[in-house]
Amino acid sequence: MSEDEQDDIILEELSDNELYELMHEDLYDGYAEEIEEEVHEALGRNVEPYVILTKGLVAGMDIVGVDFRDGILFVPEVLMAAKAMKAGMAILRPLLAETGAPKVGTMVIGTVKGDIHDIGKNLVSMMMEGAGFEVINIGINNSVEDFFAAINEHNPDIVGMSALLTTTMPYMRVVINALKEEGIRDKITVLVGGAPLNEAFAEDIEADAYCRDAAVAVETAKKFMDIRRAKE
Ligand code: B1M
Repeated sequence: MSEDEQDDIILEELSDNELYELMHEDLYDGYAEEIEEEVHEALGRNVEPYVILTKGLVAGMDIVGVDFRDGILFVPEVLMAAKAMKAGMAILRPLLAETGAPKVGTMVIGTVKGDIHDIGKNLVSMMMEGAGFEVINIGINNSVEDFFAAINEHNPDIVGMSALLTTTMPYMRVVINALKEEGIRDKITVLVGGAPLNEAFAEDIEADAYCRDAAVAVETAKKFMDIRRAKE
C-alpha cells in the first residue's frame, strides 16, 4: 500500500479483522509508526494484548516469512518488517508482563551461536514474564561461555535456547553436552524452540522439551516447575 493510500484510512472505521489485515500489510511494508498506531487502536478497543500479538503481529510475520523463503522479499525488507514488529511488541510487552503473578521460577534464554534471529525468543521471553517468571534474556549469538556466564550469575531453574536456522540448531547439543560435562544438567530444565526444530530433534539432543510457540513454552515451563517443586 502506498503512503497516500495509507493516509486515507481511518482506523476507527475498520472492523477488528480489517485492522489485523492492515497490520499484516504494514508489517510487510516495514511501517513501524503505522504498526504502533494500529496496536494502540486495537488496545483502545479493549482487544487482549495476546490477541493483537498473535492475530496482528505474528500472523503478519508469517506472511513475510513465506515471501522471504520464496525470494520475493530480501534481507533489507525483512529487517524493516522485523523493526516494525519490534515496535508493536514494545507497546505490548509491559501489558503482557503486568499480570502481577507471583514469581514462578527463573529462566535464562538466548539465541544460540551463529544465529541472530531474536523476535521469537523475545516473544517467549515476554510471555514468560507475563506468566510470572523472572527472565534473563541474553540476546543473540550466544556461545556456551555466554550461557554459562548467565547460569552462574542467575542460577536459573530453566535454560531456554532458540535457533531459527538449520545450521545453528546443532549448537544446542553443544550447550547441553557442556551442561553435562559440568555436572549441572540434572539441575536445570532445558527447553528449546525455533521454527526448524521438532520434538524428535529435542529428544535427540536430550533437551527436556521442544516448545512449538511462546504459549507452549509457558505451559511447558510451568509443568516442569511443578515437577521441580514436587521433588523439593
Ligand atoms: Co531469517 N531465515 N535469515 N532473518 N528469517 C528464516 C529463519 C528462514 C526460515 C526464511 C526462509 O527461508 N523462509 C531461513 C532459514 C532457513 C533454514 O535454515 N532452513 C532464514 C535465513 C536463510 C536467513 C539468512 C541466512 C538469510 C541470508 O542472510 N541470506 C540470515 C541468517 C542470519 C543469521 O542468523 N546468522 C537471516 C536473517 C534474517 C533477518 C536478520 C533479516 C531477520 C531477523 C531479524 C530479527 O530476528 N531481529 C530474519 C527473519 C525475520 C526471518 C523470518 C522471516 C521470520 C522469523 C521470525 O521472526 N518469525 C524467518 C522465516 C520464518 O521463520 N517463517 C527467517 C516470527 C517469530 C514470532 O516466530 O521465530 O519461529 P519464531 O518463534 C516462535 C517459535 O519458533 C517459538 O516461539 C516463537 C513465538 O511463538 N520459539 C521458541 C522460538 N524460539 C524459541 C525458544 C524457546 C521456545 C520457543 O525456548 C524455550
